[in-house]
Amino acid sequence: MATELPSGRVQPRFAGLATFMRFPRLSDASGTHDWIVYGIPFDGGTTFHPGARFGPRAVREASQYVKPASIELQVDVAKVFSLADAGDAPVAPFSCADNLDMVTDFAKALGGDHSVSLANIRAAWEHCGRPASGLALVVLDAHVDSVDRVWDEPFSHASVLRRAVEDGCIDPTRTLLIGQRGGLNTLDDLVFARDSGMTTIPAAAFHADAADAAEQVQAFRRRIADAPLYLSCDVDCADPAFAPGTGTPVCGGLSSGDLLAQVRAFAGAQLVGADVVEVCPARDVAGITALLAAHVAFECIAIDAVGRTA
Ligand SMILES: [Mn+2]
Repeated sequence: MATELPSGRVQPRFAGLATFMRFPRLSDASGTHDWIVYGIPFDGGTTFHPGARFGPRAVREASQYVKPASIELQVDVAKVFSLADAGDAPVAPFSCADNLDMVTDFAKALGGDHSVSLANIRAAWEHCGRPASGLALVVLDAHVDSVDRVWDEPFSHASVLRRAVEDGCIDPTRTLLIGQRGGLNTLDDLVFARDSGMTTIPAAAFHADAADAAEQVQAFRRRIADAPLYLSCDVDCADPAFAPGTGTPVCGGLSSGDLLAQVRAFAGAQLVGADVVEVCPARDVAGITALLAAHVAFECIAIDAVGRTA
């Protein structure tokens, strides 16, 4: 099923109310949809600079110039998919745990801080019929996001992966973390990811030998084969020079181009859900972080479109 997007020559890209990529609003669209984009304006799980609650609006605004036909993947997402923007999920601004219960039923999320991913991963897992082995997972992130508790809180943007493994909705042995770097509170923060069997390709691997790092990504891709896959992109995976508008920036990250290429590496995978999180517009410069997030969200839809047309 296709999506009718407004012509940029009839309604210019700088005109009209901003939905993601100018998709129809869900309330205006009929029938079933392949991808529904939601915002989750929540940043109550943030440990440093707050402000990601304004991320969805900024990403929608930046997405007005993201067009549906991909040069790299040679696919037009609007011709392949029925797409809609459902607006923003209900949120509980003061409670991370309550927020997770409110945000439960969507497919493609725009954060919000990274804590919202747990709700979206759970929802994707349930939509897949709760596979006992859990979903395969790719996380693009400067951080490992698997500490047990922060200020005694089990739910925050720093604990997503640990909670998702405990829930059984992801398979740590089919989980790939891309882009980790910089300092940790303690090296113990790496123990959970390592001991649970996650694969990591730190940012330094891309700087040392980008081709070899890309091959490691492809090896993971081959290993998960056709497993249902969830992709989570924390925009801080990109270097602060490319993505300054985020709450916990770490130097030494990927370029925008390298980040987008890692998403495209999963073209044709069985993608069952995705999110792009941690855009903090108040710290952004010329909207470049929101623009990158909008492009990543588009690439997630495009890699799935490749699979549907193959
Ligand atoms: Mn994160």
